[in-house]
Amino acid sequence: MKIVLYCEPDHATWIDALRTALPEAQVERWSATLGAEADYAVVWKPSSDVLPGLGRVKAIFNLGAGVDAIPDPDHIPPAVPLVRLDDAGMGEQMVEYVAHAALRRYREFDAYAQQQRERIWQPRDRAPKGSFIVGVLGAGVLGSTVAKALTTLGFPVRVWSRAQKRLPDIECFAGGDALAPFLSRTRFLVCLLPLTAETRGLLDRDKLSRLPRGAYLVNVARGAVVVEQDLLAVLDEGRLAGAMLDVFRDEPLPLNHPFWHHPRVVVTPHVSAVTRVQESVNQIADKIRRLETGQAISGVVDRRHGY
Ligand code: NDP
Ligand code: OXD
Repeated sequence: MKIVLYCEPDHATWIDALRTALPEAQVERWSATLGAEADYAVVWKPSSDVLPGLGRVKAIFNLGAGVDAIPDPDHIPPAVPLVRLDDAGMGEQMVEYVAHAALRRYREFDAYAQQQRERIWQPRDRAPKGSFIVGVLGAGVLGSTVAKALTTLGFPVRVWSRAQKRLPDIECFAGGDALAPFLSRTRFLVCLLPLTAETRGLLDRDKLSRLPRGAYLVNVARGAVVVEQDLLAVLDEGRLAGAMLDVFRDEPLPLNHPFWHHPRVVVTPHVSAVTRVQESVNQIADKIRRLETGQAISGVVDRRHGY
């Protein structure tokens, strides 16, 4: 079995791990020649010449949960599954990141930090927990993991997805018409939507203005789901109290971007859930073995919807 890997500049680490997990396979760094002969391809942000040359692959594995960096997925024959990572250690990391943001906001740690700088000893009134409604956009692998974890912290949690879900202790909203009522009571909004033709620019001024005044945004999905100028406008107008942003339309975030020094924006460099080599390779190896023995696998991207 021949596997080609395209992941620059980290190819060596991934090739070693894949060779260890699949000793029966021949694993090589992608080249046009090797790509044409490969049975499987494992890719991250492939350049535009990689996919069209994979003449006979049985599946393409994406080294991430989001497949928005796959150029022209239409080049992949419909019978070849494009497979994304299914959690692979990212759910736990997302929970850590979002729980931190939620507790920091709910318990007003930023306000206490400011009071400390001003040497003010002043306990603040605490809002009832039931009023701190957490809304998670996306109830897939990561969104539902985060939503469940936040219920265990005692927050009322709601999710929004394309298809209707049933999740214990979570209020589930689905479809375009349900977005406005979903947003209208969400005080802490977490974005865990994939970037697709439908979600690009979804969080614009209109949607952000539907949140209650003083709401807070966490974006851990993709920067382009949010219209950044609109986010800055609603922050500056005081409609939105703040935002914790891990992802941006342009990454790395340009040095002159206003988010860097905005007093109510926290910036992190796309680290909310990093791709873990061992978990990811174990998952891919398991799926390749299943495919080789004619079994079904999870994580196959629905090309009509783009995620
Ligand atoms: P999933 O595909 O499992 O979940 C996506 C969710 O979004 C689903 O619930 C889906 O609804 C919902 N959704 C998609 N499109 C729409 C739409 N138009 N309207 C309503 N709901 C929609 O993805 P994951 O949970 O695994 O990952 C989510 C995203 O997180 C990734 O695509 C990636 O961009 C990002 N990510 C970011 C990382 C980081 O480090 N910052 C790390 C990992 C992922 P339905 O369930 O009905 O299909
Ligand atoms: C992913 C990411 O999509 O790391 O997995 O952003």
